[in-house]
Amino acid sequence: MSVREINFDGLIGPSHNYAGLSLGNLASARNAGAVSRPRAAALQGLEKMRETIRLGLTQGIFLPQWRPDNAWLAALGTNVSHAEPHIRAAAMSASSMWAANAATVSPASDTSDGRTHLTVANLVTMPHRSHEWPQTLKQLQIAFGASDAFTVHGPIPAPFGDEGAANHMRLAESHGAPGVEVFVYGQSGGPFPARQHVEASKAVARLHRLAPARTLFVQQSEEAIAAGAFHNDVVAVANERVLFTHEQAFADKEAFYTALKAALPGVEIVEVPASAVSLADAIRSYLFNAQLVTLPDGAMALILPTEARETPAVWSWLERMVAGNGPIRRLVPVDVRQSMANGGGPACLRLRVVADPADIDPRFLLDEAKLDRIAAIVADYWPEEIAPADLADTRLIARIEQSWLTLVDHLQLSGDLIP
Ligand code: SUG
Repeated sequence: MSVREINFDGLIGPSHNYAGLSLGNLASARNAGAVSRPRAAALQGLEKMRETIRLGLTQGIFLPQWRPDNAWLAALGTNVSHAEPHIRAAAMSASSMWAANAATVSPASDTSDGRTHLTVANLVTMPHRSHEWPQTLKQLQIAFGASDAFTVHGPIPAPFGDEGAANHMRLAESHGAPGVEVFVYGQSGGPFPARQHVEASKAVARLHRLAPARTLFVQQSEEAIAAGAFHNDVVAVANERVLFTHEQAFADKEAFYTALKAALPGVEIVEVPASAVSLADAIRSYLFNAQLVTLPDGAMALILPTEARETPAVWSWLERMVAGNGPIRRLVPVDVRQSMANGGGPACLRLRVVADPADIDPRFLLDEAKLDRIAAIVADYWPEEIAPADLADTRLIARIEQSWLTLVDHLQLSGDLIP
């Protein structure tokens, strides 16, 4: 095999629910208290994975986490029956589905030791996400642990917030060529927290042994965070030599574009002006939370949420774009509405790793037959609906646990993952 980009999607777990836990994430707040549909959610995610396989791309998977997180509850001196409702909801969250927040990845061609480095994200800003990293780290160590092609790092210490690849963009002439890595951090976000701290970004860059001349630290604009862009990947996405971005994504875009052009002269910046698509429309439609991918024939496609098609300003801008001569030639809408209702679009659901699939534990790689088998388990076991008040129901909890055990057993990961 050979080095290529692999998208690892987080499978949406059986406890998927709408508890409104993420301050600054407008969709999560809007849907707080709504009834979720975990089975439909996971099937939507699996169909997205099928779509990328059919586009000719290599697809991987990360498993949901064990929920409730009893170890975390025990460390807080409680358990799922006695915890206060907001703590219980945090312990039950299926938020690890958003694999873009699992880790930051620097491919071997960017690092001075020729290894691919991954740093698990600490996600310290949001309580419900702050306890994801131990189980994420375990999966990363298994998936990328068998080969000396990879180094997997533990989390950056608190209080420096790190939300992983959602605030990291890599640009390069091609996936396998040396790249420019862009770390986007927040300093202030109006009423909302800035989740990615520059100290964490700099630490990741050092740990990954990146060349300073090919590493940029760029501040996200305060107005973007205040408008609901709680991660950079809600307002910008990059692939190979293309940066697709909203005009108001960065605090000082001129300085950023100048530095980027100096580091990668072939870069092509596709900027969407606020006059065509407002920040509010960009965030509502998740236009930029798209997967910008290179197809086997070399053309680029944008895998974007169906919500983008329903937002007139966004869709007409996109249609003009693909009709023109730009590098993005194809639009592929996907239905991930259950995840979108918690602020997670197509790009949130995946972590990109440029590597040789032969170096990766095959239990984390997918083909359509395996997708079918996983979908059958989801259809048989995942709860159909969860209302927030159900989270304390012992029968629901037992069902969630059984769903997870069945999946993990099927993928032959029981011995490695059962806590
Ligand atoms: O961290 N939503 C996630 C969405 C993450 C999206 N990821 C990227 N942009 N890459 C978050 O805010 C909602 C959970 C709840 O409200 O129950 C939540 O955690």
